[in-house]
Amino acid sequence: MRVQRIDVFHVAMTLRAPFRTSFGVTHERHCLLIRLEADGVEGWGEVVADAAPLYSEETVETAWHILRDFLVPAVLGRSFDSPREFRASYAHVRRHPMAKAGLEGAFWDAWSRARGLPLWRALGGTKDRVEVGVSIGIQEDVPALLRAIESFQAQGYRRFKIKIEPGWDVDVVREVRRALGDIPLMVDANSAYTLADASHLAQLDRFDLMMIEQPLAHDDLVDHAELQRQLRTPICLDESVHHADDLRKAARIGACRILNVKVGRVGGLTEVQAIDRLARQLGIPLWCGGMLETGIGRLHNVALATLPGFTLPGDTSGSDRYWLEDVIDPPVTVDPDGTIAVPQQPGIGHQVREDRIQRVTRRRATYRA
Ligand code: OSB
Ligand code: MG
Repeated sequence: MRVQRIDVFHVAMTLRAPFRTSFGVTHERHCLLIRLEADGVEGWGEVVADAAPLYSEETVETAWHILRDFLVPAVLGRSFDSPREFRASYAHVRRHPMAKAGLEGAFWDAWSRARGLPLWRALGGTKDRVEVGVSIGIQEDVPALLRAIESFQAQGYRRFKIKIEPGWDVDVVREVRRALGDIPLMVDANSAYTLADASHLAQLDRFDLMMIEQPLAHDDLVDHAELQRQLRTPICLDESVHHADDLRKAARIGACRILNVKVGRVGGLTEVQAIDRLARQLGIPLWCGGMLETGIGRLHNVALATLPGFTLPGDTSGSDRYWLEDVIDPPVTVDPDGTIAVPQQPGIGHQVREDRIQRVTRRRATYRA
């Protein structure tokens, strides 16, 4: 397929409720949406970088620059027979995984549409429903957290992830267990601790958590391995795994027993396929993480969560958990049994509403071959 045109939209969408983690609060979600046209077929992708470099070093501004000056020039006007070939054309560009993943995602969507295949089938997915969990930000107080969990429970969500940080951790988890019993529960620290906190974190062991996500530094594997030796609770990595080879190393030293996979963090869906294959060999369960995506990124997440190694509920919550009005029609919905039905239409499978995208667009660039 020959890439004829690429449009990049910098959008800002207001969240229904602010989302607070150990690294900051998000009220308005900035990201880039990418429309790619090849052989007259369009595809959509999402660059999940935020306005500020708090989760990782990328921002919408760095991604805008890397796309304009390096990635778009590498693919525009050229022909590619597969996503693998597409990705190889800019493999010389180091890092910037979110910028790459957004562009590769747009190509995957166009490529699968051109073949009349749903994206998840083109990827090699094996499920027509995915199990869904929800990530709940740091709240004002424990009663507010309990209310939030109970409302998601009533909507069917199958797993509850609580964001933690020093001062909002062991006591909060104890209260949740006391009030709500044996619900499927996990915590995510977003790198808020160090190895000096090992004995404090070990107090979580008595609460039978499914896992603790990224307790230590965003770029660490070695200390996580040391911490895992001191914890019964499985460690799940997020921030510190950027490709399949990081997972190989993490597994080799025992730095994690579970992996959160985000397509933006690992640089694209082709790398997700490699991680899926390796994780199955290693016996490491995977689940699909989230970055407060618009419907476009959300549908990519639903598709990748159908790969066979994704055996745990993901952070692919329904559109209504984030937005009053999503940029896709229909929105992504969670059924009362806590699953999302995977679209059967070609590509990402829902209609992209460019009129709605335009309403939230701050700037737009069009590149033509
Ligand atoms: O660490 O998983 C994370 C959101 C933004 C940045 C990092 C993370 C998250 C979430 C939210 O946990 C997941 C979602 O609902 O999209
Ligand atoms: Mg995380």
